[in-house]
Amino acid sequence: MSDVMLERFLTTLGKATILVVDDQPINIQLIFSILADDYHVLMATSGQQALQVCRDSMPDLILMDVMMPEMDGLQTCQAIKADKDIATIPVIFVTGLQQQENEDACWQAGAVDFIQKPVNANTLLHRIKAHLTLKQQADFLHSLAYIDGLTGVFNRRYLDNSIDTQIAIGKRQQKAMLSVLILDIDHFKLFNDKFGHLAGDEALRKVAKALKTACCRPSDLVARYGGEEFMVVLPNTDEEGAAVVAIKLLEAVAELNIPHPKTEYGMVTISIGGATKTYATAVKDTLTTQADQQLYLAKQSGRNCFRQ
Ligand code: GH3
Ligand code: MG
Ligand code: MG
Ligand code: MG
Repeated sequence: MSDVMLERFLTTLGKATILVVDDQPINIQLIFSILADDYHVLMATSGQQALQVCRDSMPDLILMDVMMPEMDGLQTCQAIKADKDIATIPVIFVTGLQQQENEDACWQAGAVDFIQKPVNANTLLHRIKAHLTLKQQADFLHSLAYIDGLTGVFNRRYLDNSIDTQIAIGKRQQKAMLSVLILDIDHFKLFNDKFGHLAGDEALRKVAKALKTACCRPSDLVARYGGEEFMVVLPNTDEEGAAVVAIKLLEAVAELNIPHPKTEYGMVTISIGGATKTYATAVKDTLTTQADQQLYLAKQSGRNCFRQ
């Protein structure tokens, strides 16, 4: 595992959040007292409320009572598993029911485990820990499919999905603007020729990290687009805003001060092309083509600059 991957994995291992669902507040209180030292605990006293908490707060795991008025635990679990945004949250049933068929119903509803009431504190804590570890490993493997192995930023697959999703969500606020920037390292072939491919890889990693640090909004997205090309997606950003970010990115890469004697500036620089559209008119391919054309112009105008 690369350092970047390990770092990403470890940041997911903070205090986990557990949702406790039970129609009887006294049962929630009991479980809360067992979990409170090790976990953030959220509570819900009905199935409907549990679904809402899942969508709002995305807990890491759910402890679910079976017998509840209106929507019971089995129905709630089925509803969670049917909603793709929250379906991966593991559900452990906590129940006083004894018969085998009740247990079967829990498995069929999509539970990962089953704990008998009255709850044994030690058993509960160990089961939770085991399932959280499994969930974190699964999440990590899933994230690998969307992360570029060399630089640790998102890969092309994630980028493509993300722009489509952005455009679909943004259509509701017609007038808002979406900007994209395409960045290409200047004379990178010459850099490899002079210093070798390993040094080239190291420079790519440093540039990626600088780009990520320079993008300040959490919604901004940095992805590796191709070999030594990156794309930055800027939701709700007009042309003026995109220009501000682009200048920051140019500066961030220049400030790395990676020597490159074969260029005009004596160090590694990038060129940037930008495109901006309203969400109403945005189409992924058009944005990309336009940004690409502007990148070409930036290269023509002496590199280490931005065109839009
Ligand atoms: P320009 O300023 O016009 O962009 O010149 P350039 O040499 O950067 O452009 P070109 O697209 O011709 O070459 C890109 C080079 O980037 C080719 C290859 O040597 C290098 N490159 C692409 N991907 C990688 C990579 O993963 N690692 C390394 N070390 N080099 C890469
Ligand atoms: Mg109950
Ligand atoms: Mg290139
Ligand atoms: Mg290049």
